[in-house]
Amino acid sequence: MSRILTIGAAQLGPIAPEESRASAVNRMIELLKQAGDRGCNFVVFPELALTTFFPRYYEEDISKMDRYYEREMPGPETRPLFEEASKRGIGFYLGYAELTPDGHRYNTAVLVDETGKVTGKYRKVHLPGHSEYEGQRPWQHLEKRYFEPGDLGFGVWRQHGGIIGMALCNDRRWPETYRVMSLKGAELIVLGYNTPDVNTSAFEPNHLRMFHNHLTMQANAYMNSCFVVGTAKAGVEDGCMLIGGSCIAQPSGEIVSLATTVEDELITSTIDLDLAKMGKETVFNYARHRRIEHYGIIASQ
Ligand code: CDT
Repeated sequence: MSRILTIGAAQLGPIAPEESRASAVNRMIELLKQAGDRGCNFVVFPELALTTFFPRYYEEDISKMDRYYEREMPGPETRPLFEEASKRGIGFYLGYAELTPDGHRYNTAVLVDETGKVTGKYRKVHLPGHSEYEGQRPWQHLEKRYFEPGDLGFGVWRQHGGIIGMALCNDRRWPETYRVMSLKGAELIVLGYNTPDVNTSAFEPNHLRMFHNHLTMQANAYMNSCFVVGTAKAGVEDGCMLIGGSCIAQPSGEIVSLATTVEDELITSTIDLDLAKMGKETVFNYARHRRIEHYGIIASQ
């Protein structure tokens, strides 16, 4: 199987709270069509790609937020996306809010192959924000209220001729995220994000939001010798500005494709997964160079 892939990051502009699933799915189908025309084999959609970023709203009774969650994937409203992708032979990553049959809530992403089959699932491990209403914030970030920490760990999957891992948004700031997957051989790590351009927990100059967005993905692409694709939901969503900056970073740490808008926008790059081999066999040859006898504290506290 070819190790040369054309990858797309399908950035979405804002999704209004009242926007229907059908409308969001139609926007994604439009991006998939562009991806097909540009020869993409695999497309990465954002975190919570089907709805507005609802953790910005407080609701006492969590079940009142059920409309933002998916009970099945694909379900009736998302199936057209799966059908369009398989018609075009495109695999994808999709982030959504998951409500399980026994009532658990996760911030989830699925990996889908080129036939439309779900091949992998990831549930967000590093949930940012808080669980109770905080009046001093201009908007809330209640991921700890609406989701449980993921219980599936950081898996990797053999697909599209390579080894693919998944993460979600805040996970990209944690080196452990990438290192666990790269220890399992990950060559391509894909993630979606919703990142407000203001840090509401402490003062931070706004420009740092984009700097840290790229810094974390580029540095970890290099230090784990893998490609990283990060896809934003961007623009002003119900008064909250979300940064864009969707990008594809190669194992050198360089960005090879970068979004220029905060709207629906497809960026693409044709990548050779063999590029990930060089670092894995030399500077970051784990078997030869890691010194695990000194790393115990990382996993013990
Ligand atoms: N969705 C998500 O994880 N967003 C966070 C915002 C951090 S501020 C609470 C992020 O890391 O981008």
